[in-house]
Amino acid sequence: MKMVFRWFGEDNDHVQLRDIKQIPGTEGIVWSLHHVPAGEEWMMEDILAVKEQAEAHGLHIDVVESVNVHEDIKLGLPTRDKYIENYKTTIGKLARAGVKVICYNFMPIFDWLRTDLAKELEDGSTALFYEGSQIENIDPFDLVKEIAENSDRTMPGWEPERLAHLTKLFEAYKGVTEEDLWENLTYFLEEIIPVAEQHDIKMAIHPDDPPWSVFGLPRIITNKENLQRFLNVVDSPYNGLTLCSGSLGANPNNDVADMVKSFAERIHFAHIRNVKIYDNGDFIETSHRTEDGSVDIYNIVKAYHDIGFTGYVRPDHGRHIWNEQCRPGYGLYDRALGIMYLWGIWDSLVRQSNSTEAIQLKVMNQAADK
Ligand SMILES: [Mn+2]
Repeated sequence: MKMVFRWFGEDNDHVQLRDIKQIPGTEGIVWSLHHVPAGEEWMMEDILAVKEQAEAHGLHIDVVESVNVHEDIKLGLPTRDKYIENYKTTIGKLARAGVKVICYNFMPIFDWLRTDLAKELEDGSTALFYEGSQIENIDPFDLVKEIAENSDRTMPGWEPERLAHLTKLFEAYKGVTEEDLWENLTYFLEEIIPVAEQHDIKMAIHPDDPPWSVFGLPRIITNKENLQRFLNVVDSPYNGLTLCSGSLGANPNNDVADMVKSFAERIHFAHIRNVKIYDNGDFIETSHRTEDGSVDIYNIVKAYHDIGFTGYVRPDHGRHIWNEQCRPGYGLYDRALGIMYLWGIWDSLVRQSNSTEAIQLKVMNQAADK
């Protein structure tokens, strides 16, 4: 696995590139042009500026997260075509800059949803928390206001230009069913994937977070069956997945290790993190350690090891620990700890399989000698 780390850009992240370089085994950043609104074409000079900054610290820019999909594309409006054209142009430019994977998502309005950005865990650290009853009873406008007031920076997926039109967006999504969303996603994929193929850049959709409908909005990238349906829409290696163990793992019926084995060569990017699910379905993001949450991280890493995964991996989110002042979920410390946990599992699996192979080889040689 190739370890990478999300970075929000110079003057937009308290984490410095040299900090990332100091995390063992971390070779690249996962980045985006956060100032470019969804649907707009990315400028080559902006792309190359990030490349230069990263490479100056010995880090690569192979993975972009995200190139956001304009709402008109998800809604299937006639205006979608111009945004799809911009998307294609951006794919070409990113390929020319050396990018290998583009992560994106197809969630209406909200990329991800939590009710508390700093819920205290038993050890005094804080983490992102989802309380179902709050979502059911809260006006989405109040939630957006609350989230905006509790964050000093723009959060990915909660860009102001998107949320400013919230009323209009909810209006536009009225009557849009899951099947409509599938149809609009199909239209998008049929346009985009041939361009990705042509430029040898892998598209990797991120599952919905949480993996169920919120505020009555349709959501479709939620479980194994739907991931399989997604891959069948355009059956090309360039139409692949960002398999996120935290998003999918919020539903206890999702077996992420099984998905790793089933979708192996179509997984281009792995997000690995743990969540603790409570009896009522609420969940909180915990440390990566298997024992600390409800998702069997060991088994997931083992599944990646067993399929011979050579794709990109990032620790998805982390808790806020050691008084770090950071973007919600994106502190340096806990994500770095997560990386070391993942490497610990990985290295011991590699060591084990090497010694098993060595023993098998020895037995074979002995048999041949006889
Ligand atoms: Mn994720």
